[in-house]
Amino acid sequence: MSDAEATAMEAAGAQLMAAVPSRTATRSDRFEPDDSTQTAHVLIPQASPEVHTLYPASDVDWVAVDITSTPRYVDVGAHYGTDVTGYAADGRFVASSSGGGATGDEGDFDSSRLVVGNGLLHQRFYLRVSASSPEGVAFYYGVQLE
Ligand SMILES: [Ca+2]
Repeated sequence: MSDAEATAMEAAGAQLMAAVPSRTATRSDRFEPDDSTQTAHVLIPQASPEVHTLYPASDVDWVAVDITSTPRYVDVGAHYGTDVTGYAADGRFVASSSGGGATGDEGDFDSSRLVVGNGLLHQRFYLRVSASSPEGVAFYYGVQLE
């Protein structure tokens, strides 16, 4: 990653985190139901950060991204531990925030940024978001498609 790319990623991350409340969440969000790929909320490119909740704490959210150009950057951030895993439209694992998992030119996780590569161009891409932290509380996270 170049210095310019690193600076852009830091700025995007700061913008995202500024939008995400650090308090615990007490209600579900307007994107529900989104507990499966069939009901995944489709992200709009270059919009403001979207703020979702994982409520209750066991909630699982799916977010979809249409890959119209590459590389495509998806930033995910929260003040609590979060597991984020990317899948291709056919269900293939692409990358995970906890275990890396870059597979060729399909995708990679770098800090809180998922980079979607050429292998998924013109496909729908899915992110699965859930809580990883042991706190057992519901919380907010932000997601942004650049
Ligand atoms: Ca959900």
